[in-house]
Formats: sequence, structure tokens, C-alpha cells
Amino acid sequence: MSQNVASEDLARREAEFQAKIDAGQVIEPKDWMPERYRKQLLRMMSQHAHSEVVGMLPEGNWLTRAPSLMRKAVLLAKIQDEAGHGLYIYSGAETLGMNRSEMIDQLLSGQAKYSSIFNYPTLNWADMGAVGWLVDGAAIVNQTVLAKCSYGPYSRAMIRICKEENFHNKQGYQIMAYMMRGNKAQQEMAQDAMNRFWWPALMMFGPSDKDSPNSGDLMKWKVKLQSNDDLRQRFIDRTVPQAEAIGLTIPDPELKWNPQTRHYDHGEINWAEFYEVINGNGPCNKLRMKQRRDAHENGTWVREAAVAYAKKKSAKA
Ligand code: BYC
Repeated sequence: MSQNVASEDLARREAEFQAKIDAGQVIEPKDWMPERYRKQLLRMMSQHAHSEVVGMLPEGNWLTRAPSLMRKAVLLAKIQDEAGHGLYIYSGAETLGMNRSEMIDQLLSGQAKYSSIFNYPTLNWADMGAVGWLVDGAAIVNQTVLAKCSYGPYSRAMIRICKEENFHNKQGYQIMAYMMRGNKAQQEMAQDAMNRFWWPALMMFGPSDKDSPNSGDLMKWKVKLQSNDDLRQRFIDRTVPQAEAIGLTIPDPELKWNPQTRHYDHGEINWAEFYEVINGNGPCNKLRMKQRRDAHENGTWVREAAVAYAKKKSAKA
């Protein structure tokens, strides 16, 4: 095939692909897709899966110190759900041509990112409330939209994940609500957790639209159906009344309801802090990576045993 014919063929396929996307059709693993669509999705899905797994660490820190057996059981169930979310999304990402161990190597070598939020410490029990309510709350806002994205395996994983995230969100809000009904020290702990997690939760939605290099492609291909800023605004609008209902103050003096736009106006996010954190210099980046690397190393025997068992089973069959 001459180069001209090949590039005409590619242009035709890309136009057909875009027409499918524009018509709202779902792309499945065996369908033709532009290489850049595949790579962008793989980047985003693998980072999402890593976030679920690294995200188990800040909460895992509190399992042995939960204030009651009931709280411990709930937290344990939530953390196990996060491991499951990681697995669904890794499996979805594998359909794009990279296996899970390669993705994990990219995480452990620092080549792949995970959500900035997990580089902040969890200092007291109220932080378990803030994580469930704010972090899972932000994740739900983002993921309910991703559940309608153009890539079938990703959107289907999101549907199930969102159901579980709702439980996570409610248990977090309940922790905060109970603490706000408690004594002064408990109320102060809840407010302190709110103060530390509010701004990092807003950063979960990524840089503002004008500084988001990937959004153009992702929106054209309907992987993202709403922009970073629009989703962030949606999260703020739904969370402020929840905070007010239990007596918590949002740590933003510029936060104000705007009757014209029917949204809350808010103060400027500290983007310098965001970039420091995603470039590896947040308060816990080094600790989180060490914990992940140690867990991976300590799990070597489990992976080896699983491979040996599978071999033995297939030899018998
Ligand atoms: N953290 O062009 P942009 C959970 C990076 S887990 C780190 O806007 P994009 C939970 C971005 O990757 C749920 N990095 O990117 C689990 C890009 O860098 P690269 C986690 C970030 O992809 C356990 C650069 O900045 N949710 O809920 O268009 C316990 C430019 O950004 C962040 C997801 O993963 C960040 N916050 O949009 C509890 C959602 N933001 O890759 C709870 C899925 C941006 O070019 N992901 N960057 O080097 C997404 O929706 C999108 O990827 C993002 C970013 C909105 C995050």
C-alpha cells in the first residue's frame, strides 16, 4: 500500500470512529480505535486503578485504632471494596493491550501517577470521616459521569464502583455527623479534618480547564463528558449544604452562594501545592511509594504460589 493510500485509509477510519462517538455509540475492546485514544484511556484507567490501590493506605492506617468493632468492620469492608475497584479497573485497562504487572511496574517505578489526595496524611479518626465523605464524594461526582464514557469496559466498571462509593460516602458523612453531635473536642477534630481535606479534595478534579492538556482529546472522544472545573463546581455545590447541615465550616472565606449563576463562588486553589504533590513532593508521596513497594515485594510468594497452582491445575486438566 502506498503511503498516500495508507494515510487516506487512516483518515477514513478516524472519521468513522469519531462519527460513532458523536452518535453516542460505545467503543468495545475489539473495535478499531485511534492509537492516541487507546493510549489516553490506558493512561487514565491505569492511574485510576493505582489510585484505588494506593488509596487503601491512608485508611488502612486506622484499622487497628477504629473506636468500635462496628466502625472497624465498616472501615474494613470499605478498604476491601477499594481493592476490588482496583481489580475491576486493571482488568478493564488490560483490554487496551497492557497487562496488570506492566501497569504495576509503571506505578512502582514512578512513571505512572495516582490521585494526589492520597499523598496527605490521616492524622486522627475524624480523617476517616473526611476521606469517606469528601474523597469518596469527589470520586462519585467524577465517576458517575465516567459511567457514561465512550469506552465500554471503563463505563461498566464505573457503574458498579459508584454503587459501592455511595456506601463509602455515607459512612464517612455519618462519622462526621456523629462527631459534630459529640463534645467540643470531637467537634474540633471533625472541623480540623475538614480544614485539611477540603482543598486537597478540590484538587482531585485536576488542574483548571485552561491548564488541562489532556481534556481536549478526552472530551472530543467522550471519555470525559464534563470538564475538570465543571465537575469541581458540582462537587462544591452538593457538599456545602451537607457541611452546613451538620455545623461544619468550609475553610474558604471567599465561598459564597451566587444567585445569578446558581453556584457557589469559591477562593483560588493553591495550584503550586497541587503540582508539588503530583510531582512527588507532597507530604506522604515517599511513604506511600515505599509502602506499595514493600507490599509488592512481600507479596512475591503469593504471586509465585498462584502461578504454580495454575500450572499444576492446567497440567492435570
Ligand atoms: N492527582 O490534563 P489533565 C478513590 C495529572 S480513587 C494526580 O487534566 P486528565 C478512592 C494528570 O494525570 C478515585 N495527578 O489530566 C480510593 C496529567 O498528568 P499526565 C480516583 C493528576 O487525565 C481509595 C496532568 O495532571 N479517581 O476515589 O485529563 C479510597 C494534567 O491533568 C490529578 C480517578 O482516578 C490528580 N488529582 O484529568 C478512597 C478518576 N489531576 O498523566 C477513595 C479518573 C490531574 O499527563 N481520572 N493529574 O502525566 C480522571 O477523571 C482524570 O484523569 C483526572 C485528570 C480528572 C484526574
